Amino acid sequence: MTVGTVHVLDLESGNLRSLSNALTKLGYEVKWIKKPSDGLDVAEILIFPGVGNFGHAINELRNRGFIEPLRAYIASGRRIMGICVGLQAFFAGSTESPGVKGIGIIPAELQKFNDSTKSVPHIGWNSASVTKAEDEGLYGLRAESKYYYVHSYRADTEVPLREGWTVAIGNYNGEEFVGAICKDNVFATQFHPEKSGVAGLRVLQAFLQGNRISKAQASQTDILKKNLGLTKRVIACLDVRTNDEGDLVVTKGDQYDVREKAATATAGGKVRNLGKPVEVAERYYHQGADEVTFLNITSFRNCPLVDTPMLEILRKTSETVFVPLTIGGGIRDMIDPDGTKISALDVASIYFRSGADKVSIGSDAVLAAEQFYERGEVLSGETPMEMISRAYGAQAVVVSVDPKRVYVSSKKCTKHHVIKTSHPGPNGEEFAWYQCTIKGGRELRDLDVRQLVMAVEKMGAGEILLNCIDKDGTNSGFDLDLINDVKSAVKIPVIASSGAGKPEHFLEVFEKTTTDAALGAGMFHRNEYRVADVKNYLSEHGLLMRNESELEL
Ligand code: 1PR
Repeated sequence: MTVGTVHVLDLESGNLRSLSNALTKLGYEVKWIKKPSDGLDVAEILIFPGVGNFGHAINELRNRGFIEPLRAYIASGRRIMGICVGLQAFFAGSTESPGVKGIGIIPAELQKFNDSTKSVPHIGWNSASVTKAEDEGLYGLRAESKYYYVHSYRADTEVPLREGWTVAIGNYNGEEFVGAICKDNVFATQFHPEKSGVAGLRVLQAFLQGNRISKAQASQTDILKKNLGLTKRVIACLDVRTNDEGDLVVTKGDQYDVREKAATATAGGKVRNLGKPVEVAERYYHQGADEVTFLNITSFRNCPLVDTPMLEILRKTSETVFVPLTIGGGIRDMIDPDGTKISALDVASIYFRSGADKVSIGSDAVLAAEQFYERGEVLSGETPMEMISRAYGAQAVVVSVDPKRVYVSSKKCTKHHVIKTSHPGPNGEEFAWYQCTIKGGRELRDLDVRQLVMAVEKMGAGEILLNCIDKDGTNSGFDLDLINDVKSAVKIPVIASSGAGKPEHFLEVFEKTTTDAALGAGMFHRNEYRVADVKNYLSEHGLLMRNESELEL
């Protein structure tokens, strides 16, 4: 039974399924508005979600004739909530899209985060804390909660405060920004409540029910800038493929070999079966995973897109898992067996519509980077990274890197970028370069990781998922040399992956590198540790984490 109706603007941008799933979970019927005549006049509660580029969103609003009707809706006093770019659209403009005018109810311009000392986009879990004890009007926010943000442009608090808005702030390495904002019938969050676990559902529910924070509640919430700041993220990764019985399973390799060790040389081991993907993802969500990543590891085999089983996994997972979902494997231009051409952008769009927040590109990124260097470091404008990031924003594009170490006796032995390694080679070599591979490590390419990450950052990738085949499944800890080297080469966030075997490895990678997130697979799948064990251990050692207790209603 539904408890009410909520209208949602559908500008066909990004993952609207998760928002719709969150609203359905809270008991509301969702009615979509693609153009003003779709019911804007009768809407009583309106949500304006958005991801990606400011100019793109505003132009969509303008082209669909929404600007004046939205101003009229706001003036009528009916409740409206903006999310992410939906918040930004209430401002006058953004340096992201010079010359593009926003709805303009807040006379200020958004600015890009300073990336000289930190990764940009700002991706991850941060606060939204009221600024004064007497602040009232915001909905459902708690000082101790963390919310999921993903954006490169920030709104400063000064103008909104001067104009009488109530503001909740976040702080990213010393730069303050508007986390949420409220005045009269207008409420907006820079974070994604539909991706912020129970803390986010609470905010949505309070808005839908009209339960504003009272002065008394605000003064009790110990705002007081406690725990402000971005947390390190702990991500659970599920490698997915069909096993020999034809079932789709979570599997896990040792250095990318996912078959059980065979009893005899000819017996041929079976694909390791570590559970059903949706159930495993739900388990990690309840354990406090900050994100869940699915990798379709047999994507190099051609299969009609509509049959791609990953789509069903995403649809199901996004009904119950309210943290960001990344999907990788097979994001490339495809030709369906019936001859239909499907661009990588179309493939990504289908995944976003099925509940993905980000797509992860592996093999195709390597091939695109090779061509970038062949052209003399000139962008083509047509790679999947460029096209997807133009349409959905850089934050939606992850590049997954699958490198192998190549040992050399000195830096002069190769044209590739060499680093001193703390894992000496079989002949005591102290130097190595990291060679890119495609097709899950099956094919080596003449490109090093540094070349790859620098190229894809230029192409608009928003994040690097940094695996290491030598470390994968070894439970021996992350490859710190590689992670530090990649962090020094790019501004975009990096997810350290491969080798996690115990909570201490996560502490080590966060203390000895500046990685933004760390990912584990085998240690969670084998039930040796829960995600919560890792996060509790990190909290006990003084790292800022999203608090697991928020998962309890
Ligand atoms: O090339 O764009 O179609 O994408 C294919 C994707 O599938 C890539 O992201 C690639 O990393 C992944 N992939 C392909 N083959 C395998 C395999 O294992 N045989 N898995 C594979 C990659 C690596 C990690 C793993 C960590 C952590 N899996 O994601 O989860 O290494 O493991 P650990 O904590 O247990 O050490 P495309």
